[in-house]
Amino acid sequence: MSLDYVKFSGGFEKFMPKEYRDMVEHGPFGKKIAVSQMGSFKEILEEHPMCAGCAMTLFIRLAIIAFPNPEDTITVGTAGCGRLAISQAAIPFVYGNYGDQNGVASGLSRGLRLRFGDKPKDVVVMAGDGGTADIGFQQVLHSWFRKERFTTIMLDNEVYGNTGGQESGMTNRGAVLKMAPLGKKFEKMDMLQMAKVAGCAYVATVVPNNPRRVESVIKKAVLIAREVGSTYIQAYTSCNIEYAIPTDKVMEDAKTVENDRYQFTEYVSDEAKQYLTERYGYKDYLPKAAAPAAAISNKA
Ligand SMILES: Cc1ncc(C[n+]2csc(CCOP(=O)(O)OP(=O)(O)O)c2C)c(N)n1
Ligand code: SF4
Repeated sequence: MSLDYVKFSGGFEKFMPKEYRDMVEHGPFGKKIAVSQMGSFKEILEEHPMCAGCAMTLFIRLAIIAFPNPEDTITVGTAGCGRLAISQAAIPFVYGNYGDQNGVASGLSRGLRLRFGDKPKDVVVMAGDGGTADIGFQQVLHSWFRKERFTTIMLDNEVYGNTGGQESGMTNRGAVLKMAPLGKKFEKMDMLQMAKVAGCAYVATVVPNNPRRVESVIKKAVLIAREVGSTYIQAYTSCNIEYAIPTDKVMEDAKTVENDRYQFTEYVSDEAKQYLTERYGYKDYLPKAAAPAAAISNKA
């Protein structure tokens, strides 16, 4: 796993499929590519079997573009819609039993550190809200308490989409779904607060209709997880099928939901702020200059 795995073996270029040559020559491996360049390079994730208009797919696509070193990244997934797309990407993908993803990622991340030492190999879990907050909850929480150094991304469509519409812990109170016809009786779980209490060094919420923000949170989360500790991103990725959102209204829905109950939030621990500043030159977390004394006395 490195840039070498996408290179051609000597003399084989002409025998490789056109798609593969395109990936080697015009893909993002070994380059710094931004989401603003979408459409001008070969993406790691292109074809997938997800529903037309699925916001989860757009989010996964953006997230993969934002990986700081895609050639040194392994994704981990579980049962649910997301893995149908993630497994089509041209980077390694590990698939465990439903809910096992954070246990698998813990072992993988530790093993990669033993094998490759200081050379960063990033592990990124992407799983549905059911896989993260329900079935995989215990493993997720314990990986955070242990400060395992990988990123967990919840693809929060607020339903079990892949199995036809059961409620999850992340479904909103009162929501009526095909297989929850009486309406959810409990509140949506506060996984953000749990992530902070469990010691995650970085916690953020995003929606996919702000690609630059998705890019920014993914990069920070992956970089912080390399050395500081667990990081968690919760992304609203609507299920247009189970919530009957017309395909042409998916982005409008994301905007409405963002304004209403999924505002952008970001928590960065002090250690993570220092690390991003010193190691990667982030300026956002430098102490703000004190207001000039004259300005203060004028106000008084
Ligand atoms: C151990 C186990 N139990 C149940 C299932 C069936 N199953 C597959 S996907 C899924 C629900 C997925 O919901 P979620 O994690 O929210 O992801 P989504 O499909 O909504 O993206 C279930 C219950 C399974 N594959 N394995
Ligand atoms: S069922 Fe929902 S979450 Fe799954 S692929 Fe279709 S729109 Fe996306």
